[in-house]
Amino acid sequence: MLGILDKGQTRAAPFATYTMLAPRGFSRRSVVIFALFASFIVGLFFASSRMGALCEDGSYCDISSFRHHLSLGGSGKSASHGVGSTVGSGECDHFPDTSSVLLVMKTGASEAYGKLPNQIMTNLKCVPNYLFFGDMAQKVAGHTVHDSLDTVIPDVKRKNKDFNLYHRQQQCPIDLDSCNKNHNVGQEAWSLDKYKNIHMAEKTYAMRPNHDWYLFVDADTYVVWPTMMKWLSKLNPKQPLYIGSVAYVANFPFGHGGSGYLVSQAAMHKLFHGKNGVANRWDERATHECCGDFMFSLALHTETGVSVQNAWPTINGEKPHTLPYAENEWCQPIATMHHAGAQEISDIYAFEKGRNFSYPLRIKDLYHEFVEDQLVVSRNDWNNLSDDVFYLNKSASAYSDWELGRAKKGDLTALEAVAHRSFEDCRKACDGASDCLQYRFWNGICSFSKTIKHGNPTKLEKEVWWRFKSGWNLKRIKEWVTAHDTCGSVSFPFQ
Ligand SMILES: *[C@@H]1O[C@H](CO)[C@@H](O)[C@H](O)[C@H]1NC(C)=O
Ligand SMILES: *[C@@H]1O[C@H](CO)[C@@H](O)[C@H](O)[C@H]1NC(C)=O
Ligand SMILES: CC(=O)N[C@H]1CO[C@H](CO)[C@@H](O)[C@@H]1O
Repeated sequence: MLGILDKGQTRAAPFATYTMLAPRGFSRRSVVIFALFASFIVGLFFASSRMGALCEDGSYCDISSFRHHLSLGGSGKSASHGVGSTVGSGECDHFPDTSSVLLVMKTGASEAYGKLPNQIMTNLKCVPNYLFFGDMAQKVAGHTVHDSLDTVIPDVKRKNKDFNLYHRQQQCPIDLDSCNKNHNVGQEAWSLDKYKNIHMAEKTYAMRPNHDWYLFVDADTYVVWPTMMKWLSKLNPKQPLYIGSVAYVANFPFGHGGSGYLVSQAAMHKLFHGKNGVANRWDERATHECCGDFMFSLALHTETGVSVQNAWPTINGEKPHTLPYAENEWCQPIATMHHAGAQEISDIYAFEKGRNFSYPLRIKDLYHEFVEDQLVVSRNDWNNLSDDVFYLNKSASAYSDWELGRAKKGDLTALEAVAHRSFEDCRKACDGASDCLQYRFWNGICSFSKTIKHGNPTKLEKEVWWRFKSGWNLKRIKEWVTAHDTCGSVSFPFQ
């Protein structure tokens, strides 16, 4: 019976059955059966709404999770997928079974109301298992956000200005936006953020110890579930695995938090099982370090010997308009994106839904959907992120070491030698270099890109010298795309 609700994200589903039954002619027997059925449904809803009081977090407070909880005894393993999809075609019918994964989303109280409702209505709509962690206990649109920092050692919190925001939020008698208005909240939220990750993982394991995979992401991360689930089906959660897009702090590797990182059951077990206060061992150290994702890697490696494995570009820190579309990425499957605003998350989700959440989503699919039709000959006040080779005149301005380091050394062609003079000169030089797909002119620097990138609008500067202008060699880009558009079979990192 419960199976009728299937992934049951829409409470309307059973009523669809109800209205389908109603218009038919009934025998007395079927009227009795109908009445029994209807009262069962009403009873079920009543029970599920009463369950609300018992919910320990938002994701258990709906009927599908209630069902899930009942049928699985809270083990976190679901056998529900594909059962009883007899009720019409719902949005989640084509969605993959994600029940082996627990999504753990990190946010902060100052952004939670802005970001979480959009995630809940789109990317998380068909996902049964997720937890939200922030820097304050909150209810956002009825969903629980756990305070990841309530267990940080009191001494570390006291007289530590990293916790200014934390204390102010707790004392705020009205809405947080008003309390934070006269402070540099962005900076404060960043300073506080590094204390969260290990506590979050520890609390997650205490609450939900039985998932095969734990996927840690930020509130502006988009998870491509069809790709993610297909990939995970090829990996073994009984091995201690920690997988992400690798970044470094002082040569120490970690999975970049915004791109998202995966931790297997075995790795979580090794880190937390039968132990107390693991996170607290790192609270003091966090005061001297930059970032929580790095701290997690350090703790995991120190406690268990497990190191991060690099799954870039499948685990990715970019999004459609900032991704470089290049040889080594074009055909790759993509499982996460980062820095996705509410509109971008909504748009990518609509795209996925439109293709019935089909697998695989490759990086090139994002190009065709979002970027291809937007490329034009040139855009004013636009940075297309072209930064493979620079052409500049050293004596014309004060350039940074990074810029000077990218400047082409050695023999320049006649066109390259004058590329720094104007946008028009830059365009001619790019047209003359067979591997230049696009270019940017700014600050007396002409820069080429050998990959396709769309980029962002820039500030409208008063002085022409400081204004960005970007151009694309559309013909060459089209040729490149045609030459690369046929992909072989999908290959996942370490499958
Ligand atoms: C998605 O599935 C529906 C039915 O389940 C089908 O009618 C539609 O053509 C499919 N769309 C795509 C793009 O595959
Ligand atoms: C480089 O800049 C200097 C100083 O503005 C100028 O005198 C010189 O002509 C420039 N060289 C080229 C090749 O544009
Ligand atoms: C707006 C923006 O992203 N600007 C950056 C463009 O790229 C140059 C160098 O490649 C940076 O210095 C700008 O900050």
